[in-house]
Amino acid sequence: MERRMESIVIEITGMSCQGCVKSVTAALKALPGVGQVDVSLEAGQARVACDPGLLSVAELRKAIEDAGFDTRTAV
Ligand code: 9UX
Repeated sequence: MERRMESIVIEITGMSCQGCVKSVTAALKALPGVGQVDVSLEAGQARVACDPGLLSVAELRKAIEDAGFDTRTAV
């Protein structure tokens, strides 16, 4: 079965160091349907490859927020 992956960008506020980047990255990678995760401290963003059939943007945002950060869906 072919897996369709979509690239989602989420804006994150509250990340202050590379430890925060690791926390956000780990929280996202723990979700089923997530592929590559790139979190940038400088940009305040996460770029997440995910299968839209398994995950919604709301679920990605919730995982980041549960790790202690605020999010917005990037336009
Ligand atoms: Mo760095 Mo982030 O010591 O909460 S892990 S600020």
